[in-house]
Order: sequence, then C-alpha cells, then structure tokens
Amino acid sequence: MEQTYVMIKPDGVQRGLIGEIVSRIEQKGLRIIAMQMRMIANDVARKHYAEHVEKGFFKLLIDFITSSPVVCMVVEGENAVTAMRTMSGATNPADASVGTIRGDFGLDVGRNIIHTADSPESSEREIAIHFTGEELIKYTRAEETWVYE
Ligand code: DAT
Ligand code: MG
Repeated sequence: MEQTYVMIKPDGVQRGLIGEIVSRIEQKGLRIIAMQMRMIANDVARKHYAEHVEKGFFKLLIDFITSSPVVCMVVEGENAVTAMRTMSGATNPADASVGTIRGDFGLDVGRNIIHTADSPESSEREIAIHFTGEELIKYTRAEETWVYE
C-alpha cells in the first residue's frame, strides 16, 4: 500500500468542494488515514513548495495557500500517488481532462483546487511536513475485499 499527501486548497474550501473531493476519494476506494482543516503557516508553505522557490509565481503561490483554510489529508491505497494525480488532472485546469477534479471545477492555474504529491518520495517528504506519525491512523475499510482482487 502506498501513501500520498493530498490538500484541498483555499479555493476548494471556499467554493464548497470539500465534500465533492472527499467523496471522489472515497468512491475510488482509497482510504483516508489522516484529515484535518488547517491554516497553513508561512514557513510550512515555503517548506511544502520549496522546489518552486525560484519561480516567478512563488510569492503568489505562498500568499494563496496561506490565505484561507485548507484540508490536509493522507490517502492510502495501491498506487495511491498515481491514482490521486490522475484524479486531480493536469496542473493547469485549462489542460485538465473532464472527469478530473481540476478539469471539472477549475479554470485558472493559480486556482487549481487540489494539491497531490507527484511521487512516492515527494509524498514521504510532504507527509512529514504536515503530519506526525501518530496522526496516521491504521485501519481497513470493510469494502476493501471488493476494491482489490
Ligand atoms: P502540481 O500542483 O500539479 O504538482 P506544480 O508542482 O508544478 O504543479 O506547481 C505547484 C503549484 O504552483 C500549482 O498547483 C499551481 C502553481 N503554478 C504552477 N505553475 C504555475 C504557473 N505557470 N503560474 C502560476 N502558478 C503556477
Ligand atoms: Mg507539484
């Protein structure tokens, strides 16, 4: 089982998409093993987006992600990283396929609703930034024998 870090961004929360997004994750068969609404502190945001520090959009990105509550999650399942990236869609909602979260609900790259880690290594790094080990809850969902062969 793989774990991935997922975050409903301020626009997703403000637009009332928490339920829709959580519902899609549940319906996919993935297991949410940690979830909390938070205000992201500036230093946490800078750590989270460290790979983009040199980009022209970095300041806007940090201002945006710290502007309003986000919902932080750890999601577990077989190939969870790829599954969540596929469900989220392309970075720019203009390029994201219909049926993806960004494709269905977004229009602007700076308001793309959801963050999902881009690799198992990024996942591990991001989970450690946002959660402690004790906050990750070990359990199985009753339906999992009907999700996995
Ligand atoms: P992703 O969120 O798909 O992993 P990323 O890591 O390349 O994409 O970028 C992180 C976020 O930064 C992205 O979700 C939205 C913002 N961003 C990326 N490229 C941008 C651009 N060209 N202009 C403005 N914001 C951008
Ligand atoms: Mg990224």
